[in-house]
Formats: sequence, structure tokens, C-alpha cells
Amino acid sequence: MKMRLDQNWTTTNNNQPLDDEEVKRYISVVPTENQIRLQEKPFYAFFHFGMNTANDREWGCGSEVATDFDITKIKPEQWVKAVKAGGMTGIILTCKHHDGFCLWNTGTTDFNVMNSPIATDIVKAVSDECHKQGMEFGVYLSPWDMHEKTYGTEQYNDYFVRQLTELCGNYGELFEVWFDGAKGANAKAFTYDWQRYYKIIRTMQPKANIAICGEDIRWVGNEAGKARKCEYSVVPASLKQCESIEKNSQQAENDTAKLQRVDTMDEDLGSRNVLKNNAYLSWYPAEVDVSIRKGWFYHKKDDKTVKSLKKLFKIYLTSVGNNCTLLLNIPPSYKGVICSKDVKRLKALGNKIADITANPVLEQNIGELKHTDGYLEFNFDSPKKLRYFIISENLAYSQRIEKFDLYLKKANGKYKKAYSGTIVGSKKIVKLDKNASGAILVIRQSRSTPHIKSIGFYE
Ligand code: FUL
Repeated sequence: MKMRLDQNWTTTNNNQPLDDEEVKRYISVVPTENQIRLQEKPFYAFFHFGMNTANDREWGCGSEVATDFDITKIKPEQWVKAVKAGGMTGIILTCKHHDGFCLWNTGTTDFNVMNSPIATDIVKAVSDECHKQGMEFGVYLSPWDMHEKTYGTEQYNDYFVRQLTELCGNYGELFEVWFDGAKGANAKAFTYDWQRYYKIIRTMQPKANIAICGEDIRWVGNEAGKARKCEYSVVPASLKQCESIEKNSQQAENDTAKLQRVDTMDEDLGSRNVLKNNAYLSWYPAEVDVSIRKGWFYHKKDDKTVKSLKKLFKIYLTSVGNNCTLLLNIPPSYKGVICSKDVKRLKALGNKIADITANPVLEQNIGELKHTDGYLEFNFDSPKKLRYFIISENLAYSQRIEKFDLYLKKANGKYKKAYSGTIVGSKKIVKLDKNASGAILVIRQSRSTPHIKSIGFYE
């Protein structure tokens, strides 16, 4: 097979301009420090827990009272330990879901956990436990509130800002604030004062990324754990418009299944063809959010729906291993614990993830390629059974690689193509399962000179 090593980014660049004004415009879009930090710790947990756990529902109805939350024991130590074993480095807790019930000691409403039998600030208990176990903590605060009487009036913006201020001020450093776009189809029309909300977070929690109806992290667009083949980080700035995010989000309690099934996403958000028609571009990387079970909240009847290790690992490879972050939901039960089935699955997942890089054959930091580096050649000290290849770009220089080919050297010294890739970004994990004594990586197409942070081959 001809490898056509002469056709690479330094020569033909796959018939795309390497360095014109348009390319300069694309690569001028780079991540913030916060966004880089998140992409370096790309796997974290969602805990959906609250009034719906007590009532065995996915959405509340707005007429609940605080004593309906009749869960009397919680074991955050077990929650945090379980997800840590799963390989996750942070936790986002649903401090208030659409039902409006607050899991913290808030001065904004009586509809909170202190007026329920447990009378414990659950946000504090979970955030303290995170800090104790070296995990990051983040908050989910639903903008839509079915319970609060002021919802739909300007006073609600003040109410929401007060809640946000409490959460930003009293629970240590937050790594992410998650604003859900979901809202019931019949809920009052209301314009959230997003800019005011963002300002509170930027001031009080300068290290937090704001996700979904937020400026830093893009919702992948479904709840099935499915990312696009090419998940670009440089995309049209218009994707940040909260109105359109809301339109595609959940609008009824039983939409969960729909969002897990239907693929309504535009497939191409950031190729040159898309970018060239957009004057304003943004660094807006995707987060995949998915539940380990059928529902977001715990339901006994869902015990059989815990995703298999195979499925979870696939989701990991196609998200974290595909330039996205992964937010995996594990709902604690009404008994205040994470079920043993989920705990076991998480442990197995954590082991499988650690196993990806456990046996390096060759790891190299590369840096900026030179004009003589049309392709890169690697020789191993002996024939290996390769399982994975990992490549990362240095995001400080934006996202540049658009196409690459990987060839592996066989026992007879000949090369065979093992993988054809597209974009790379923060991380591309390629599953190989092939024997090789060396490899050639050809960057076929790039937006200007590639800056490769690192590459690795693993047995
Ligand atoms: C959706 C919500 O309606 C679900 O209940 C869940 O919180 C999910 C993460 O977002 O839009």
C-alpha cells in the first residue's frame, strides 16, 4: 500500500490553504485558562438528588412541600468514594431542580432542606466531602422554577441571583456552574437575566466554567452519551445563544426518553465550510451528559437499566477520547446511598480507564512541528501488541489538526494503515489492538503548523 508520505500538511495540505487570512482567523480562537483546566480533568460526575428522589419522579410538579422530602439519611462519603473510584475528578450536585426545592440552608425560600426531616445542609455535606477526598465541586441550579411564586416576573431574577450568590459564596471553590435549558412547555414565558447571573459567577468564582446556558461549555445536544464524529471546539459564537439551547432542551417530564433516542444535532458545527460563513467565532467545547441509568433521578424500577461496562467505556472513548468532557450522572437513592450495582460498575470503569495508559510503549512531548516534519516516525524497541494510540494538541494554539493517518510497522517491516483520523483537539484516543514494531503518523491537513502536545502508544 502506498503511504503517500509526500502528501502532508507541508505540501498539499489536502488541497486546503495552510495559512491564509481565514485560517489565521480560526486559529486566533483559543480557550480561556478555565476551559483548558477543565479539558485536563475531563471526566466528572453528576448527582441528581432531591425532591424527585423522595417522590420517585423525574420532574416535580411545583406543589410539593418541604416535608415531602422524607429522606432521613445520606452518606456523601460513599457517593464521593464511588465516583472517585470510577476515575472522575469532580462532582456537580443538583442543588435545585425544576421543582424549586433547595438542598441547602438558604435564606431565599422556606422550601428548603432545613425544613424537612433531615434538616441538614446537603450542599455543604457533599461539598465538604468532595474537598476532603480531593474532588472538585460544582453546582447545578435550575433557572426554571415551578414552585417559586415570583417566577415569570422581574423579581425572580433577583431571587435567582440571591440563590446563586449563596451557592457561590458558601461552599468553597466551584469548578463548574450548570444552567439547564429545560423548561416545561406550558411554563410562563420569561427572560432570564443571563448576563447578571454570569457576572456573579465571574466575580465570586473566577475559576468556574459556566455550562450549557453558559459561555464556557457547550451542551453536546442529546442525553444519549453520543458525540459527533468531529466535535469541534472552535464554532460559531451564535451557538451560545441561550434561547436556542432552551428550544432543544427537555420540555416535558417524559422527554427524557426522547432525548436519549433522537439525534437532532447538526452534525457539522465547526468545519471550515461552517466557519467561513460566520463572522464571530468562539472557543466552546462540548460536554457529553448522560446517566448511568435510564432516569436522571433514582428509581428502583431502573435498577435493571444500569449501563454495561462496555457501553460506559464506549461513551468514555467517544467523549473524553474525542475532544469532549464527560459528565456521567449517578443518582443516589432514597436510602441516601449509591446502589451497590452502580458502585461496582463505576469501579470496573475506573479500572478500565486506568488500564488505557497503564503500559506505555512510547510517550513523547512533541511541540510545534517543523517544516521538515511532514510526517513523524516512531520505532519501538521490540514488537508490541498495541492497544491504544493517544494524541493531544496544545490548545493554547487553538485546534489545528484536521486530518491524520496512522500506519503501523508489521513484523516484515512493511507499513499498514491502522487508522484515519480527523480532528484532535484536547485528546484523541484510538483503540488499535494490533501488533507493531513502529509507527508513522502523517498529518494530512492542518490549520497552519500543528502544535502537538503529546503522543503515546500503549500495550
Ligand atoms: C434536563 C432536565 O430536565 C433533566 O431533568 C436533567 O436535569 C437533565 C440533566 O437536564 O434538561
